[in-house]
Amino acid sequence: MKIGFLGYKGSGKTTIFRALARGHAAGPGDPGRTAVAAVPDEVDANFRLLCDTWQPKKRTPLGMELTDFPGVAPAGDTDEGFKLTNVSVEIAGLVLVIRGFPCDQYFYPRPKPDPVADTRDLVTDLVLADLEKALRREGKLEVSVKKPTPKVEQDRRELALIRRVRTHLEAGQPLKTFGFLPEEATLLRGFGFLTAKPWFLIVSLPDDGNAPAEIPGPFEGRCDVRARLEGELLDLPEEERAEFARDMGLHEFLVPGLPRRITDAFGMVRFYVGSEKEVRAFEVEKGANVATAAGRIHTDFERGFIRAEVTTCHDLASSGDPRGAKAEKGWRVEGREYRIRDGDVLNIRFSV
Ligand SMILES: Nc1nc2c(ncn2[C@@H]2O[C@H](COP(=O)(O)OP(=O)(O)OP(=O)(O)O)[C@@H](O)[C@H]2O)c(=O)[nH]1
Ligand SMILES: [Mg+2]
Repeated sequence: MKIGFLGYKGSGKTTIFRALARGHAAGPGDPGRTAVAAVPDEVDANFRLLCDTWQPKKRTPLGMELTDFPGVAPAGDTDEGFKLTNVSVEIAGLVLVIRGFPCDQYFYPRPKPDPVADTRDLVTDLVLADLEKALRREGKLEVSVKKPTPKVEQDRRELALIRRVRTHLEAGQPLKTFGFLPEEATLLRGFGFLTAKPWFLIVSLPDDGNAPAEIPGPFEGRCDVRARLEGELLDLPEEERAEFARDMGLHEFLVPGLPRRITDAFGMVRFYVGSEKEVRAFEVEKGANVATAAGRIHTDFERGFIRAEVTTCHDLASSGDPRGAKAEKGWRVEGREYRIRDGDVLNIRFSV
């Protein structure tokens, strides 16, 4: 899944990105630059369980592709910032990073951290970016519906829809509250509207601090992290880490678990395939059937789907006989309508 980090300048995006992407980032993530990293979820408990069971030669945990965008300029900033309309369409979900630490290196409209106000402003900026896109499209469509092209009927339908979208945005509402019909969602997919994507809020906390309990907003998930502190501690050799963490009052590292929390919040479930050769993790939208999931492994698996043998990571690990596990009772046979559950292990039967 492709995930983008967005927030105001100096809100702590790159600090979180680096802590997450340790060793996997391509690009330095300097201010004003975009950096990308393919981050494998190495702490996935089910994945580890399967690796312990199968002891495979190759291990392929679930990967997230993270993009660390430059900072958005807050109101009153005279320097230009990143333009939100430039987020690429392929970014499936957004991590919104909000400053919770004191800092005087940047222009901040409110010098003291104020996560509630910053969040409210950022949501407004996201709505305005979508409004700009909608207005641009509406303008183009108003011209094209006057021409007798073969697409004119489709353009008319799109224009009617985009006008409703625009009205919704003008009322200050993100598109995730619009309630699109499936065909409308398909029509609009190419726009990559930011307020239609899932959002995960991260308040970047000072080394010793807290964030407000309640931050109102239409988020799919939230987690506050002491990202700078965790990043520094994660760079230490493992045997020193625990002691320093205790000294700093850090009871739990939250950064390594972020990929799981974020993809959970974005409505994805994980499933696995494995053998002594390779254990591999995949993800698919919650509610997807097993044939769709099979397509994530290989398009032929979906095209030629016959049936799936299914068990769970837990049952497989506790069967005590990984090599002969398929003969064990734990595996059952499911047809294409079976809905994937988080932690399922699949063996796909197919024919093309
Ligand atoms: N005290 C404290 N400072 C932090 C923390 N996280 C980041 N900073 C500092 O805040 C400044 C900005 O952090 P970055 O992570 O680069 O912020 P950014 O959002 O990527 O900034 P831009 O890309 O320029 O928009 C740096 O000087 C960091 O050292 C934190 O958790 N605590
Ligand atoms: Mg940055």
